[in-house]
Amino acid sequence: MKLNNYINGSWQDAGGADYTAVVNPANGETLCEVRLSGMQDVDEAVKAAKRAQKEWALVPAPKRADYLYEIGRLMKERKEHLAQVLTKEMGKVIEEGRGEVQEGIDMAFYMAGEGRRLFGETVPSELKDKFAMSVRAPIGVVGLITPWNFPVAIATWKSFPAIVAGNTFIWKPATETPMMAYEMAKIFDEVGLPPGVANVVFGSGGEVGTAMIEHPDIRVISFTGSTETGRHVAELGGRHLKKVSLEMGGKNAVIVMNDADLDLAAEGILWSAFGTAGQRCTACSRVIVHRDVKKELEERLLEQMKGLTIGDGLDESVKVGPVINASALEKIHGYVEIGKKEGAKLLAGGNVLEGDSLKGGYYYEPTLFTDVKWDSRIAQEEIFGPVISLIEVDSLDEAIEVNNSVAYGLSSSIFTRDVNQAFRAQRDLDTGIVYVNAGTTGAEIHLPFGGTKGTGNGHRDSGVAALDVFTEWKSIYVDYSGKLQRAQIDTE
Ligand code: UN1
Repeated sequence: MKLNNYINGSWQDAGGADYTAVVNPANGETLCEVRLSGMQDVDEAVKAAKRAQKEWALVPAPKRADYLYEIGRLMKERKEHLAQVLTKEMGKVIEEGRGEVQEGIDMAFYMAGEGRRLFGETVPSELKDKFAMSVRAPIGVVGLITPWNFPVAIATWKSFPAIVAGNTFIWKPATETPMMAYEMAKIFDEVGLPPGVANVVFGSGGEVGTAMIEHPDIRVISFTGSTETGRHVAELGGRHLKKVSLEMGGKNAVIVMNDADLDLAAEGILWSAFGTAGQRCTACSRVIVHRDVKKELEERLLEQMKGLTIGDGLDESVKVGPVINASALEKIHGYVEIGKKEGAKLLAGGNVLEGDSLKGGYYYEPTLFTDVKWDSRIAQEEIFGPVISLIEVDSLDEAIEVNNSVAYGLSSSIFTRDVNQAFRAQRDLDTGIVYVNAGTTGAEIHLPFGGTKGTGNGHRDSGVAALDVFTEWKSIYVDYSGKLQRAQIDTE
């Protein structure tokens, strides 16, 4: 099976001759092939999107939203199928695959509701017989670049607000996970979105991504991926004066205070550290534990880790699936080696897993380090795999300082029963998302998603905040006095 681009409402073979294989990370099987597009394909998609956008912007927003209700309905109808495809191409366990599809369904219905809001402001004018208001105006053609770890949810965080606000889009999914984009393109087609409103172009970041960022008719780039690539996207986008919204890395921590429910904390840590095999921007990668409860927490973590079955995510009993590919395995193992050299104590895991039932797949053993120094590399750099580093502290102040010591600021969490500590923590933790008595993952779609420092550049996905990325504010003054009234000058 070969996947074609979806441009201007039709399936189009990319111009270039290069294909890449999509591989199931659970067993190494080739699932399909995808033709890598080039600049011409992007240009064709942008032309179609630009043509379509003029008309689309004039469709009343509640009518644009009707398409989203239909998209949500079809996604719901196909939830199981979509989750299966997702697990096959990305590897996350099927329960999480279903969860991710649900996240997309929620986003569809939530953004469809925005079709009847898209609130602006009406304010009094400082002059008599004058009316003042602001409205959200669509921007035009927008470019969406999405990662492999959430092949559908993140795309819905970006594409749904984009279209409800009257934009049209070009979406470049990650080369590792084009199948979900293909499934979504089929849905866009079936609900009858006007040709050119939704376009999917398969290809590499270097070719297709660059062509999108440099294209003069794409006004916004919304990107989720690594901080390294994001920096490049922002630099290139900046040169072309584009609005660039970035969601990048994380080095998220769970703080466990000495009054915490330790069973709950251990459960929260393991779920957020080893869910999606640690391949979430929100994954828990550090545990900052109060010295009084360190030993007990370690014991509980080790005990609960015994229950983590590893294997093909399609097997309902499996808790931890594979990582995305061989180079991810290599990177994760490289960090484990670094951790050992840095003097951290390896309590569990630390191996690439092989064996008959895991044949052909890319599996890494859930790994727990303790006695990790807060400023060591394994405590500072994003690993993007199932590895936790325990760091001991003496107080809440120290815990917050350690949490904030990294270059990223996506998600953080604190386990405590003390409401005063919880509130101080939510104020002082320098991250875009804070959890109290829960792990670092599990953001809901109706709040802003994003982070501080190296995680982003001030924009947010998801929630109403996403509309800020895909709209311009337009302030409108209507003078019905029949005479020239000069603001700030005429007072009568
Ligand atoms: C990501 O890791 O890039 O909060 C997205 C969560 C999910 C989304 C994660 N709802 O973990």
